[in-house]
Formats: sequence, structure tokens, C-alpha cells
Amino acid sequence: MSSPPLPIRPTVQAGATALLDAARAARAILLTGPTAPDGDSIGACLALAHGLRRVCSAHVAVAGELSYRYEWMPGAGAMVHDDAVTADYDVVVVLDGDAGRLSPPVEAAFQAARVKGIIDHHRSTRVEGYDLAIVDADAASTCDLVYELLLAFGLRLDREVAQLLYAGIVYDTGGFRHSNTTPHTHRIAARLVAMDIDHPAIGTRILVERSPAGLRLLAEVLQDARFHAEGRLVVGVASYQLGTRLGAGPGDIEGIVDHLVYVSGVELACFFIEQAPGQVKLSLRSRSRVDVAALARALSVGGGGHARAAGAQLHDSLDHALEVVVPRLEQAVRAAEA
Ligand SMILES: [Mn+2]
Repeated sequence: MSSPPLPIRPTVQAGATALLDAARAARAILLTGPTAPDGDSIGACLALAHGLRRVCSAHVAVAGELSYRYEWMPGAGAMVHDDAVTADYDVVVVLDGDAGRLSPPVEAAFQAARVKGIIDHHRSTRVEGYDLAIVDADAASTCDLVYELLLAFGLRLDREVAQLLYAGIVYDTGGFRHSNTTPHTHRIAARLVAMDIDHPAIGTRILVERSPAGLRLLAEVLQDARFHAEGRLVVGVASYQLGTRLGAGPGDIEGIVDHLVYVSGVELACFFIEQAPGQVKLSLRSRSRVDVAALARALSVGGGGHARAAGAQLHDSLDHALEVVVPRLEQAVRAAEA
């Protein structure tokens, strides 16, 4: 029994035509996520690269630095390290995040490109400044959009692409538990699972598995978590020194903030990650009331994301960041209760 075709949203349909035209006129295409790409970004880039290689003759490269969590993904081994990206691509498309968060070499390639594109579902993303934009904040993931894009290209799914898209969807919906999960996302996922992919293994690798160093890091962060605002706000901290002592890498940080926010009574969680001295990343999650995308934007110029999951980057010492930000988080959680 075959399922009826899924509808393709108008923005994807229009964008597919524009992207195909640009791709067929191009010699070289670069697909990239923002710095430190997540599962949705990597899945979307690799799946779109796979699709584009079947509909045009341009050289298609994917840029990004992978954490160990994503090394298994088909095509991941051929990704170009950000530092090795040169500025000679006709088309550069940013997936799952805006061009404000590219690493310097990728930013240079983006600026030099004849066609600058974006495919994204972050509510904070603006379409100005791009020649080609497929942006829909109602999509659960960028992989949802890429799935429809590949259909609009007239391509049939294969197992490789199904694994990539499923990984991205599982990542961004937290295993179909977050509020962005819709019947449409489930319908897409059903079609991907029907491709005979090893979906339990993908779900485990993307959401659950940790390295031994990552387990110790999780333990220390949870041990030292602090509650504020009568238990409605929780703050976790991973100092640079802690990460170095445990030998933890970027992949070990992912998912820790979810442990913080899913504590009874908690509405808002903030995880402070000291990436290097003077450089602090904030990872924000809320349960139902605080708009963390707005909060992240208020905390830093490049901050943003989704209503329930967002991030911000501060150029500040860890101690000073805590001193300044925690009262603002308390304020936000109290305002949301009022
Ligand atoms: Mn995403």
C-alpha cells in the first residue's frame, strides 16, 4: 500500500525552481551550516548535497566541523573543514541558521558567491541579504524543508538520504517530543522509516549516546547546577578548565541543557559554556512560557533561535557573564509567570 504524496509548501516549491536554476548555472556549490553545526544542519547539508549532485553537474561541497556524534552520517567523511574553505564557489547556501554565525573563511566564501542562499526554520532569521531564501519558521526542522525540496526536484528518496533527514528531524524534535513536532513531521518521518533505515540506532546516536568524557562532564554539570527563582530557573556551568580536565569535546556539550530543563518545577534553563577564556556560549531552553529566542536576542546581538530553544554568544569572562545574565534570567522567568 503506497501513501499519497505529501504536500510541498509554496515557499519550498518556489525556492526549488530558483535553486535548480542557480545550481545548473554553477561550477561549484558550497553548502554549510553555522559554526558548530548540529544534527539538523549537518543532515540537511549532506542530504541536499546528495540531491544536488543528481540534478546538476556542479561540484558540490559541504563545509563544517563535525563532533564525533555525526561521524557516521553518510557523506560526513568528505566534508571540508572550515579552515580549508576557499572563496571560489558560485553558489553558497547556508542551512539551519543565518549567515551571521559563519566562521571567517566560510563567511568570505559566502560574501564572494554570486548567489547567496538560505534554507532555514529559525524564527529569528530574516530573508534580507540573500538572493535565494527558503525560510519557514513553522517547519519542525531544516530537514523537513530539504525533504520537500528533494521531492520538488523530482527525486526519489534513497536510504542514504533517508538516514540523513531522519537524523535531523529526530535531533530538532528531541525524538518527536518538542512542541515543534507536527502531524506533517510525523508523516515525513514515517516515509523515512519505511526506507528500512536503522532508526533506533540513529535515534540513540543522535540523542542519547555520550563519550566517557561526556558522561563525566554531564555528571559534574548536574552536580553543580544551581536553582533560582523558587526553583523555576536552573543554571548549569561548564568552565573551560572543566572541559579541558575531562578531555571533553564539543559533542559532549550537546543535550546537557535538556537534562537541566526537565526538572520538576523548572520553566527556564540556561547552560553557560566557557568555550575559551573570554568566550561564553549560552544555551537556553524553556518549558512553555518564556520566549528564549527573544531572550537570547536581548542578551547578545547574534543571539536567537526558537521559542523553546535558543542560544547566544557572549564575549565576556565566565564570572562576569553569570553575574550579569542570571538576574536577567530570573527577571524573564518572573515576568512570564505574571
Ligand atoms: Mn534546525
